Amino acid sequence: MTLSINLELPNGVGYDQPLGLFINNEFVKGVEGKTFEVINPSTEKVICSVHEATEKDVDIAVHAARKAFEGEWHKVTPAKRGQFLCKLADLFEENLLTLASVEALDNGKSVSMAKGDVGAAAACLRYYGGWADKVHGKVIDTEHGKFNYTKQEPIGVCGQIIPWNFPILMWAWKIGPAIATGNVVVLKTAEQTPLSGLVAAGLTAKAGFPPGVINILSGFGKTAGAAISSHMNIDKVAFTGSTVTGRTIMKAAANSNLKKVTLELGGKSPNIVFDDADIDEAISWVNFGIFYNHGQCCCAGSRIYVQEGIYDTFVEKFKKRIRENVVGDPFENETFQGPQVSQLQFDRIMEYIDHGKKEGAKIEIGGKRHGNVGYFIEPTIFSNVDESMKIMQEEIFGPVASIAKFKTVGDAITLGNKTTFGLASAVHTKNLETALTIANSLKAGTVWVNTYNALHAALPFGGFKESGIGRELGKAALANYTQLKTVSVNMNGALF
Ligand code: TXE
Repeated sequence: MTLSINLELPNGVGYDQPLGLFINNEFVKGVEGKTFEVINPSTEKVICSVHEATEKDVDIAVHAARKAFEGEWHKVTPAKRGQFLCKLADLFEENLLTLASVEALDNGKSVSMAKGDVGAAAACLRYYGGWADKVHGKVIDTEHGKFNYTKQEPIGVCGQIIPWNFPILMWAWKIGPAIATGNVVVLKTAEQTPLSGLVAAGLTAKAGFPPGVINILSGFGKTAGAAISSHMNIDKVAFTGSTVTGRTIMKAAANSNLKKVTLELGGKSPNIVFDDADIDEAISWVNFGIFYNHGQCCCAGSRIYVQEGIYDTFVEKFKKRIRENVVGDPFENETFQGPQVSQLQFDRIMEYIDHGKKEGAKIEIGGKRHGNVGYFIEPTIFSNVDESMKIMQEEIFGPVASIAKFKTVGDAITLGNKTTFGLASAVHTKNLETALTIANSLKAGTVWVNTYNALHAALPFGGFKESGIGRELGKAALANYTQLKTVSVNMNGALF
C-alpha cells in the first residue's frame, strides 16, 4: 500500500492524506506490513486504509525518540523549542480548513465545530511555545557554606495515547507541554480517527523539529497502546480515554519500569440550575454542555439538576431548544450534531438508552436512531431518573441527558457529588453566595459558573476522584512533563 493518497472532500477541499507511520520525520510502512480501514461515520463507508503500528514499530519509534533526546534535541535551546511550537501553531492556522475538514470526515463533527478545535489546538501549541524558555528551578538557602538549587528537567521519552473525540485537539494538548519542556514523544492516535494526526505529523517536519522528536503512530490499543504503556524505554505515559483503559495503562506502567503516569479519564458531570438563573441562558449552556460534540466529551454535563421552582418550565423550554439542534451531515453549514464516531459507540449508547427505559426513566424527547445511514442518534433527554440508575452513574458518551429535580443548595451538593467521577461541573445562578458555595463544595477539577465547556489553554483541566491523575493545560501541565532535580553544593569543604 502507498504512503499517501489524494482525497477530495465534500466541501471541495483536496489534500494529500499521509497513510504511513511517522517516525524520524518520515512516513514509513509498518514492519509487519499491516493496515487497517478508516470509516466515515456519516456514511459508514471506508475512507482509506492506513499503516498499522505493532509492538515492533513502537520499539523503532522509541529508539528514534531516545536517540533524538540524548542527541540533537538535547542541545536545542528552550527558546528554539518555543519557536518550533509557535511555527507549528502558524502551520495549523494556515491549514485550518484542511485540518477541520479531515476531522469532519474522520470523526463526524461538523466542519464549523472542527475549525474551533483546530484553532484551539493552534492556541495550545502557541501557549506552550511561550512557556518553553520560562520553566526554571529555584535557589533554596539552607545554611552558610551551602548552595542549593533545583532544576526542572525533562522526563525523556513520553508515550502518549489519545482518544477519538477530539483527535487534533488532544494531539496538541499532549504535544505542547511535552515538547515545551524538552521531552520527545511517541504518540498513538485512536484507531477510529488517525487521519488528522498524520496530517499534523507532516506539519511538524515543516515546522523544523529534528527527526525523532515527534513520532506519530496509528494503531490499536491492545497492541500498539499496550506496547507503549509497558515499554521499558519509555519514561512516561500520558493517556486520555476511558477509566477502564486508564487502569490497564497504570497497571502496565507499574509492572514494567514504573514509568510516570498521567491520566485524563471519564466523567459524569453535574450541571446545576437554580431557580434564580436566567433560564434561557442556562438552557443554552446546558444544551451546549451535553450535546456539543454529540455528547462525546469527557466533561459532558450529562446529569442536569434543576431546582423545583423552574423545573417544569425548564424541561419544556429545553425540549424546544433541542429541536433547534440540527443533526446531520458534518459538511453542511448549519449542522450542530453529526454522527457518533463508530458503530461500537453507536451500539453502546443505544444500549444505555434501552437500559434507561427499562429502569423506569421517562424519555422526554429523542431516544432513537436519526436517519438510516451513519451513526446518528437523536438528542435525547431522560427525566424521572434517580441516582441509583446506570444512566446516572456511568458515562454514556453520547447525546443523552438525564434531568432531575432538587430543592436546596445542600441537596444540589449532595447530588452533584454522588458519583465516582470528578472531572467537571457547573452551576447557574445569579446569587454569588450560592455560586461560590457550590464551587467550593463540588469535588470536581473544574466548576463552571453560568457557562459550560469554557476551556482555555491557560486554564488547568483534569480530574478529582476516578477522573484522572495530573492536569492538562495551563502552567500545571508542565509539571506532568518535568522532574525536579535538587543540586546541593558544599562550598566550605567541611563534613559538618
Ligand atoms: O476508549 P479507550 P474507547 C470513554 C467513553 C467511551 C469509552 C470507550 O465513555 O464510551 O471510553 O471508548 C487506547 N493499552 N472515553 O473504547 O479504550 C485506544 O487505542 C493502551 C472517554 O474508544 O479508553 C485509544 O487510543 N492503550 C474519553 C485510547 O486508548 C489502549 C475519550 C482510548 O480508548 C488500550 C474516549 C490498552 N490496553 C473514550 N486499550 C475522554 N476521557 O475524553 C485502548 N487503548
